Amino acid sequence: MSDKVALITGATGQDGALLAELLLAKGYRVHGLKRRSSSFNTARVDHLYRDLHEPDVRFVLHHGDLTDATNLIRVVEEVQPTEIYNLAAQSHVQVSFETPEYTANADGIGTLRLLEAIRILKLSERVRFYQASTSELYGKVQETPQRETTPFYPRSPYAAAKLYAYWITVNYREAYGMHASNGILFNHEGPTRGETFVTRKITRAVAAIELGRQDRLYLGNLDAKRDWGHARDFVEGMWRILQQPTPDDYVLATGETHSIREFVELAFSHIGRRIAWTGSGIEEKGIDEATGQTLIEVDPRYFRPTEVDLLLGDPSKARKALGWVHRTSFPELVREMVESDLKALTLEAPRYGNHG
Ligand code: NDP
Ligand code: GDR
Repeated sequence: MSDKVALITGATGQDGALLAELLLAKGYRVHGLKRRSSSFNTARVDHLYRDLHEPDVRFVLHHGDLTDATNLIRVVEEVQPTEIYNLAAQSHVQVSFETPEYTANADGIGTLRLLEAIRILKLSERVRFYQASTSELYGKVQETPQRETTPFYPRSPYAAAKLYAYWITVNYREAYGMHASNGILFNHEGPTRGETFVTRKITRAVAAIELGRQDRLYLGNLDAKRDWGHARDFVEGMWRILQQPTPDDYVLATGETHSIREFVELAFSHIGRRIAWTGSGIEEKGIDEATGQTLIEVDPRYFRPTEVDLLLGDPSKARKALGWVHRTSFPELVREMVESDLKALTLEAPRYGNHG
């Protein structure tokens, strides 16, 4: 049994749950922060939960919020972690245009609150700190592929908040000698990806169309390009970053980029549908080549006021320094997500919602 104790903020999110699983398998004690919610928000970690009355429980959730400094101090003091992974965030770029102040508070100042909790509790020498930084920092293309030295140019309230979090992490490292590192992660997905991110929105729609539950899929910008990897591979990179003797900042990416359009085509190919594109701009449609049925329409509601057109990362520093490699190919990722949604939707009662 390891004497390592991890605190994961955002433990109920896609990455937090996968990281908790990984650290538990490595023998860590894992504490997670979860928000109070009027509906259940622990679906991704329910399989890790054990009754607290059982002996040797190694996974514990604590109520908390990055907008509340007092509770962060209390939880950090109680848990006495050796590693903190700050994954909690309002993580949806489009939503950040609608809730810019909250996003700045949770994603930007929230990171400061956590770093201050470490400092106030005099844990700077004991704790290693990981900050979930993002390829969204690169925003408007300055250089391709993007690496650790590429200048930042944030294009959303989300990215601007994360820019503050990135630099405050660097500053606490330099000012107080903290073992504090940034992982600059490019998009990573998987079957438990939030349903309003474009990959999962597409794979759920493919499954729903196949099962006759939905007629068509409405999307925004089809030509944006992303460097998409598998979240399972990326959380391992987070852990490796904190195992280094000295703190530093690393890009984690696959080194490949694909458009939303390519993702759509590949996802639909798994249910035997070939997409032909007709029209242009907001009139563009994706048609089933065999039947002529319209499967995809453009809805300008999903356009962003400022877009990030092209993300392509260069992970060579992480490969060399951390020995980190991305294992899952793009076609494997898409297949796994479509198959998982087909299985899940077959079991699930129909439900209706606003898919962002
Ligand atoms: P998710 O949106 O799946 O998870 C975010 C987590 O943060 C959830 O547990 C959420 O709680 C929690 N959360 C949100 N606001 C607060 C708050 N104010 N206080 C406490 N907890 C909060 O994100 P991912 O798992 O995909 O991403 C993890 C981190 O990595 C995020 O910081 C994201 O910005 C960043 N990132 C993600 C990338 C990706 O491609 N996935 C790429 C680069 C960076 P609840 O479950 O209740 O909503
Ligand atoms: P992103 O992910 O903004 O890259 O942020 P998202 O999947 O939301 O968008 C990717 C691209 O797809 C385009 N798009 C659509 N997006 C959504 N959500 N819904 C649509 O209908 C749609 N149609 C087209 C978008 O315009 C965009 O270009 C994710 C988050 O996980 C962040 O937290 C993280 O920091 C970055 O990845 C790296």
